[in-house]
Amino acid sequence: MSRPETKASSYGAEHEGPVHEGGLSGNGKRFAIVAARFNDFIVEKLIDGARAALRRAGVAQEDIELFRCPGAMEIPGLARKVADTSKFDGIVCLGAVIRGATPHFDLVVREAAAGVGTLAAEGKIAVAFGVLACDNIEQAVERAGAKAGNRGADAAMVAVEMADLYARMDAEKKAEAAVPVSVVPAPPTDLPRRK
Ligand code: INI
Repeated sequence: MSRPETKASSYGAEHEGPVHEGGLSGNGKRFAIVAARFNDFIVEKLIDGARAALRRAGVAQEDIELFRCPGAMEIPGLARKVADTSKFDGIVCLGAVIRGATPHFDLVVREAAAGVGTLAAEGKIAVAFGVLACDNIEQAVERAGAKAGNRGADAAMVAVEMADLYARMDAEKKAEAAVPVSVVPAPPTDLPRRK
């Protein structure tokens, strides 16, 4: 089986062993976007960003499905349900929690992050966390396509990379399992018997 190539680090040094890293092609893969409706004027922009990034990565339009839930608090449950369908290679979780308008800001952010993090840590499916946690609306606007990029697009690319890495690792494991175990030849039975 081919070994992953040795690769130079960003500092120019050669890594000595095999390097395992996902690529940025989503060709042939299926992705779900799980998005809250709360602060929808922001979340819609995150969805647009995520969708555009997935399409740029080669994901077919019909292979991107959108699942909506009321708020960020509901994202972990819905993402788990989506993962359990086994239909997707990756899930992009999107939402916007804004402190100014949210007395229980910390609670909502913590629960959303912990729930999505637990699902991601199972390592069964690529899961990216694109839930904004902002102090005010200006900050949210900046991260949803204005000054500070689009966190929906960033999260989509994370999902593509991790889905690719998981697929490569799964394929490697399958190929290793398929290699026949070498058979030790049986000793010859026609040797002269010792007297
Ligand atoms: N949900 C969000 O996604 N963003 C918020 O800013 C927010 N605020 O402001 O409270 C929010 N709350 C709703 C929460 O996610 C749940 O939907 C609700 O608690 C019902 O479970």
